[in-house]
Amino acid sequence: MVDRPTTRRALLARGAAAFATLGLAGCENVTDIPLAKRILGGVGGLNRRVQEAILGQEQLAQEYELGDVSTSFYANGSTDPDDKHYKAMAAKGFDSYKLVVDGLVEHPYELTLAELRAMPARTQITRHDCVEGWSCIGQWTGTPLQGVLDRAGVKPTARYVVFHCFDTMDDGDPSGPTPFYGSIDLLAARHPQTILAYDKGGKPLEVKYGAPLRLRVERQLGYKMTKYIRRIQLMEDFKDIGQGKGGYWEDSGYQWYAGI
Ligand SMILES: Nc1nc2c(c(=O)[nH]1)N[C@H]1C(S)=C(S)[C@@H](COP(=O)(O)O)O[C@H]1N2
Ligand SMILES: [Mo]
Repeated sequence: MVDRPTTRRALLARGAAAFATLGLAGCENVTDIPLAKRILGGVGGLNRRVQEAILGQEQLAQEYELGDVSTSFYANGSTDPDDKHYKAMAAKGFDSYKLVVDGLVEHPYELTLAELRAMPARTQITRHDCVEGWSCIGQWTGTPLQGVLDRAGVKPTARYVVFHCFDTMDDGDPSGPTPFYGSIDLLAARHPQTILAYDKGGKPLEVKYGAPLRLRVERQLGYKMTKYIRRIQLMEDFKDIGQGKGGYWEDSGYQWYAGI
């Protein structure tokens, strides 16, 4: 039997050959270009089945050393939410921030940042791969999402974790700016490297990186890692949110499943 890393590398090499390195936006220590773009263009379903068969969704993403951390880390998408409530909170160090956990749970609840910081913490140095073709390595600290979900008691009918964010995207929609949101399934949510991160490089997240709380879901592409999380909603499906595809970027054409 072929060992898994070898198989994965072979798989990656084939994809990587097809894509040249794009402008790397200040990130150093860029290793190979991920298979980002293979996920696009309608092969998501097949890609997912192939990947799961070969790798298993439970596989850990590679973790790096402190010396591998990129000296500058590119910030992408929203970098400074316009929302008045958000701005007021940010001006006071997010003292009044409360994360809402609700939807298909036994006990909906709210968590302050201090309460999140008092929960079990995990620090991980991982590579962020954006679908646009850049990668940066960063150190993240946060609490595993699994613990936050367990405390709420996820109902058996729940299948997805939906993240509602403070930022909106001004994409010319006549009805006004579109709220940013994203979603993952419970398998990804319970992965040991899936954390609600509040620190980057050992310091509270800067606004541009998603303060006060952002998702890290290390086996997926950057667009799944929602920043500026205000509410976590457990749902049976996400068809009634936004355009119904499970996220702002998914509504704009990206695949819902963005495994790497
Ligand atoms: N709320 C929110 N989360 C978001 C985005 C966004 O625009 N808004 N952009 C996504 C994309 S495309 C990427 S690559 C990463 C960028 O994270 P970074 O700014 O920490 O590099 O955030 C993701 N999460
Ligand atoms: Mo991205």
